[in-house]
Amino acid sequence: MNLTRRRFVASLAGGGAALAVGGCSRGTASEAVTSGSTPSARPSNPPTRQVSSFVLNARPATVDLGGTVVDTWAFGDTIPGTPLRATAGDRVQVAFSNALPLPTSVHWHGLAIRNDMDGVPGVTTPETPAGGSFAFDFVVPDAGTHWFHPHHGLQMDRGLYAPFIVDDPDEPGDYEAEWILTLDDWTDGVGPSPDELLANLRSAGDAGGASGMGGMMGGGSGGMGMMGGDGGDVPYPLFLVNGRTVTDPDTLAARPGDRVRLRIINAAADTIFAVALDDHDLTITHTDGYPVEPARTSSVLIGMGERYDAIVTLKDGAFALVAEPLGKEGLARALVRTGAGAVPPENRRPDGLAGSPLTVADLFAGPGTALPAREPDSLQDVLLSGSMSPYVWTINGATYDQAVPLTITEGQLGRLRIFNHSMMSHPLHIHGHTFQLGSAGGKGPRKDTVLIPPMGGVSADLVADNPGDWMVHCHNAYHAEAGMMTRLDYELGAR
Ligand SMILES: [Cu+2]
Repeated sequence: MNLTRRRFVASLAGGGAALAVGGCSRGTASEAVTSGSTPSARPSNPPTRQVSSFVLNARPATVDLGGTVVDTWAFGDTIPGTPLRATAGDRVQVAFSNALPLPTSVHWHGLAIRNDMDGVPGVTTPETPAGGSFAFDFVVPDAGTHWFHPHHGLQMDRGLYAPFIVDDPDEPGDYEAEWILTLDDWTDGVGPSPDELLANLRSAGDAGGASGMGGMMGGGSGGMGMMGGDGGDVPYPLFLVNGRTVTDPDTLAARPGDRVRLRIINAAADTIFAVALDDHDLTITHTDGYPVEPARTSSVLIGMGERYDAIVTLKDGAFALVAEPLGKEGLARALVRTGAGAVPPENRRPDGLAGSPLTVADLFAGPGTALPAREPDSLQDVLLSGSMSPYVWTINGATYDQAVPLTITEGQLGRLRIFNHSMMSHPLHIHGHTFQLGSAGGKGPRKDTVLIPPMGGVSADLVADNPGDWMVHCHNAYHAEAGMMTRLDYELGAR
């Protein structure tokens, strides 16, 4: 980071206010602030840490999605890729190689790691060229359900995604089994490619929307008609849970009475899901890795990039665990089997999906996860807007190439006032940090990705404890490509 290119000296309030950084998170937050004088100072190799080493390869792959075989790009031979797993505080080394025909990158979504390992070409980490390799080396500070994907155009709308689970050594783990459920919307090798879809959205937008979009939207009510709900911009032919279609789903076995921890990841590019397990309630325990006050619900709404963990006590039989795409035709599911019983019909829709799903607005921060309750040192607005015609999505009125980055001074508590001035939801993701939502009377959960409903808004407080330039963007891959990205750039604090 180079101070001389800082165009935006903080005109923000405060400056140098002392901050109880140690209270903001477990792990290495205090180390990051005290560990040195360079802005990318989150440590990679403290001498006492356990090292977890992994090999990761991105490559073309032929994958069976459950009766539908596709040629796509994947991390290895499966979709999702093999989960990586470490313990909070571990030093993680990933030997990454790129066997794709194009450059790629790996972003570790939800891991608040050192800036130069964040995997955003042109901002934090060099891209990995075709045939090239990159040695990732970072400390994972925070436990939780996280994941990784390229930060490279629309590549994440292929099969390039996988879970990254970070265990909390202090958590009792009061459950008999743990299942990761990764949700996706799928077109590659079945419908148009992601790049064709974006080109179609752009040409339809340039043409004025309605005629072109009518085709795009699969006979819907015309281009603009899709806005106003959460149906996204793309109608996908398939939806997946753990890489399987509804016709041949992943089957998860346990015993009646077992308590199971679900780790649900929405890896889709353009689809919000409501998730329910037939004939069961879910108790939500975490979102984006952070504990929340346990909340019982019959279904939960999950935006792109978000994660929710839940505990469920299983009944006896065979049950559909359904992910229903909002505003789109089709569904995805896994099967939960604890005993005898017929497989539920493919189109079985759990009764739990009939009501309103739990959202982030219903949740409170769990014990020990709240940021200090005080006035922020700085206040900035984040306005989400855009249009289908032309197909352009913006933050604070600008596409990424024109963006004036947000800024913050190291050590301060910053507040973002996020407003959605459009008629569709946007999952806003901030790299390198978690923020605390001002919902629930200022006691909202800690998150790194938050779904902002149409014409809605939230405030999000974050501690500037991880210097660098960080992406702030919509996790709808098509919106991000159409401009809905900016950055949070650090000013150095007093040293
Ligand atoms: Cu968006």
